[in-house]
Parts: sequence; C-alpha cells; structure tokens
Amino acid sequence: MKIFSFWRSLATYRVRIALSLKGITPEEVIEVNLMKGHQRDPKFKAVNPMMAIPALIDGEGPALFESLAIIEYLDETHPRPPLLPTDPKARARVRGLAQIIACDSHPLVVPRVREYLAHEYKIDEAGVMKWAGHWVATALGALEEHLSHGKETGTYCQGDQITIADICLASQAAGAHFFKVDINQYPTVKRIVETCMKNEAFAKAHPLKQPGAPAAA
Ligand SMILES: N[C@@H](CCC(=O)N[C@@H](CS)C(=O)NCC(=O)O)C(=O)O
Repeated sequence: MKIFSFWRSLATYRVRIALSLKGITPEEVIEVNLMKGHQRDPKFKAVNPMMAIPALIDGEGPALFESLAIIEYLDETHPRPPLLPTDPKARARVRGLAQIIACDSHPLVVPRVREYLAHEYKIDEAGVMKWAGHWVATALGALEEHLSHGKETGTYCQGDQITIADICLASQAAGAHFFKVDINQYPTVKRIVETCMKNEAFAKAHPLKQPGAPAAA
C-alpha cells in the first residue's frame, strides 16, 4: 500500500488514523508538499486530478481518492475494528457528523481556497485566517449542538465505539489549532477529542508528529 501524504494535511490525517486503528502500515509514504504546490505537479495530477491528498494505492491500484471513501474502503477490506456502527440510523448519524467536517467545513479552508482568496481577491493573511476560522468554528458549533444534545453520544461521538465521526472530529480539532479557533468553546467536542488523543492510533497520526512538521504550528 502507498499513501500520498503531507504532515499538515487534515484529510490525510483522517486516513492515517484509520490505517493506524486497523494496524496497517503502508509500505510507502510519498510526500506531496502542499506548501510548495507539489499537488499541482503533472505527475501527481495523474494520480488525483483534483490535485489533493490523500490518495492511496492498494496493490495494482487504481489510486483511491477522497478521505471518507478511502476510510470506508479500509473498513470494508479490514473489518476489525469496525469504524461504522451496524444500526442504520447510527450509521447515518456517524456519516452525517463526519460529513459536516469533511464536506461542509474542511473544503472551505484547504490551500486552493485560501490561495484563491489571497491571489484573486487580494485578501491579506489575517483576512484569510479569519475566513478559515469562521468556517471551522461554524462546524464546531453545529457539532457541539449535535454531540451535547444527542442521547447517542457516549465516550465517543456514537456511543462507546470509535467511528469515522471521531476520526473526522480529531482532524477538525487539529484544524481549529491551525486556524486559531479556541476548542474550549466546545466542551463536548473537546472531551471526545481528548479521549481520542489518548489512543496511540490518533496520537501518532497527528499532523505535528509527521516527518517535516515544525515543533509547533
Ligand atoms: N474532500 C477531500 C479533501 C482533500 C483536500 O482538499 N486535501 C487538501 C489537504 S488537507 C489538499 O490536498 N489540498 C490541496 C490544495 O488545496 O491545493 C478529502 O476529504 O480527501
């Protein structure tokens, strides 16, 4: 298995957590340096035409793309431990929580969007940070509502089982750190993330634990 990765990538962080939980170590980690624009290199564009990481190649390929699709592939091919509950309503809630993060919030703060705001609309760094912080905080507010009021919430987002929702929540917390959003405003989110981070699979996959990461960011 090969993964295209970069320390700061929140979407790749999600896949790294899933790999760790499943006990899978990819034979090759190929760095795509997002800070140097390497996602736009023709060689990588041939792997993922969206010019985004993660991408994962298992065996002969083809390259898989989109973190949630990759995580579900890993869950289907390596069923233990399961990352989705069995009950249909619980599965829908877990996917919904995950999609608030991966589909509603994260796409608004990725490098291509921040760079577009800066280059096309001449928004300065503080303005871009404000934009990103706004969308990260909006999702965290919705997640806090769901998690603090939902009777399905337990040790983790859905009862006492680690699911795709927890994986995404950990990535959202890392994004909150990068974009200076205070996670203390979201006590249930904070509690669940802190519980997740006690698990080695989450801790060792963290962006700041990856090769090339700065000591703090
Ligand atoms: N929805 C995608 C997001 C992929 C994505 O945008 N990844 C970011 C890094 S977290 C990226 O490679 N961005 C490149 C760019 O924006 O230029 C997923 O969940 O995999």
